[in-house]
Parts: sequence; C-alpha cells; structure tokens
Amino acid sequence: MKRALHLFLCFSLVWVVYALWMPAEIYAQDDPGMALGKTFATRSSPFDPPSKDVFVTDDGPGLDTGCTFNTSPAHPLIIDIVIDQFVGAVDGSGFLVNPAPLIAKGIIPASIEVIMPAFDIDVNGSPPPEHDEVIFNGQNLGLLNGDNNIWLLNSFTVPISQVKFPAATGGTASNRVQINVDLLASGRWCMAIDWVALVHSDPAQDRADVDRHGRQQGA
Ligand SMILES: [Ca+2]
Ligand SMILES: [Ca+2]
Ligand SMILES: [Ca+2]
Repeated sequence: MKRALHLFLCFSLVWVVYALWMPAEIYAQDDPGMALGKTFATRSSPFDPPSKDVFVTDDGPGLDTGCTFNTSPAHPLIIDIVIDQFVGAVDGSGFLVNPAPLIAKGIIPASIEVIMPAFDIDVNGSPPPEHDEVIFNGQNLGLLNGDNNIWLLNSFTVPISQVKFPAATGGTASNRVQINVDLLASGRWCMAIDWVALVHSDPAQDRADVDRHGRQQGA
C-alpha cells in the first residue's frame, strides 16, 4: 500500500514537471501548426506585444506564417485587429464622424501607432531589394524596414480618423492590415509578421498638444 502511494506520488510529480515544462517548450517554437487551437499565442519573433493601451492580434491569418513569398497562396498577408471600445458616433465604414471634440476632451488620442515585428525584410538585398508595402484600412502606410534573417519592430503613425471603431457599446470593429510582399519582383523575397498591435498613446498628452496647437494658431 505504502509502495503504491509512493509510486503514485512519484508519477504525480513527474506529470506536474512535464505539464509545467511542456507549454514553455511549445511556446518557444516557431511552428504555427502546433499553435492551432491552443489558448496561448504563437511567439515567432523575439518581441512580446505591449500589454497596456493596446489592441493586438497575435494569432490567426497572416501571422506566424514562416517566410512568405508573393507567389504563396497565403499572399497578401491580411491581419484583422479588433477594437471593441465604443468612443463616439461612426459612419457606415466605422470611421469616427467627428473625432476632434473627443480628442480635445482626452477621450481618444489624435493618432495611434501600428506596430508589428517583421522578419527578414531584405531592404539591403541585391537589386531589386525587398519592398514590402503596408496598407491599413485601405491607406498606404509605407514600406517595412529590416534586414536579412532578423526580426525588426516596425512602427507606423496613423491618424485616429483612419481607425475604425464600433458603432455602439458592446460592438466590435475590424481594422485591416494588408502586407503586399516583394513589390519589385515575383517570388524573389519572403517575410513574416508575428503580431500587429494598435497602440494608443496618452490622450492627455494629445490634448496638451491640441491645446498648444490651438494657442499657437490663436496667437
Ligand atoms: Ca533574407
Ligand atoms: Ca526576405
Ligand atoms: Ca504571433
């Protein structure tokens, strides 16, 4: 009986160690297939998304794809980031009808940062180099930056007027990032994205900027 209890305790201990160890092991690997259906995010880059003042998409279509060419069926990469915070009236597309008073009151910032870790953006590759274009809700934000075989955190500033919000409390709005890979060639360069975050800066700071701007205009 004592031996059976001993065996049981040993087995339990092994299982606990195994259970604690396993998620860390899977988490550290860049294997989107293994992450499907898991509750934790796939971390394919060395960068963790911010946890404060942020809307983030870390798993799903367009993310953790491995190096993707423009000849891949997965191209272009399309990543939707959901905002579930109602702030004011929006038009039929989800854009704020009148953001200025909300900015002045400090309810929303004047702009947000769209940030994403991007892999292997060969801007210094042999001509033609890698040119990967970022589109946010239909607006061109510019080209991704990076270098051969490294992850680099890219950041783009977007005016709040180009961000989609839900029409009512409890609703959601999808903000779409599209990456057009390798604009200058076909099947030449590949890249990947780990996550996309919409980071809102401090509305109080924006309000101060608006006030200062207003005073400057009025002076
Ligand atoms: Ca490369
Ligand atoms: Ca590349
Ligand atoms: Ca990810």
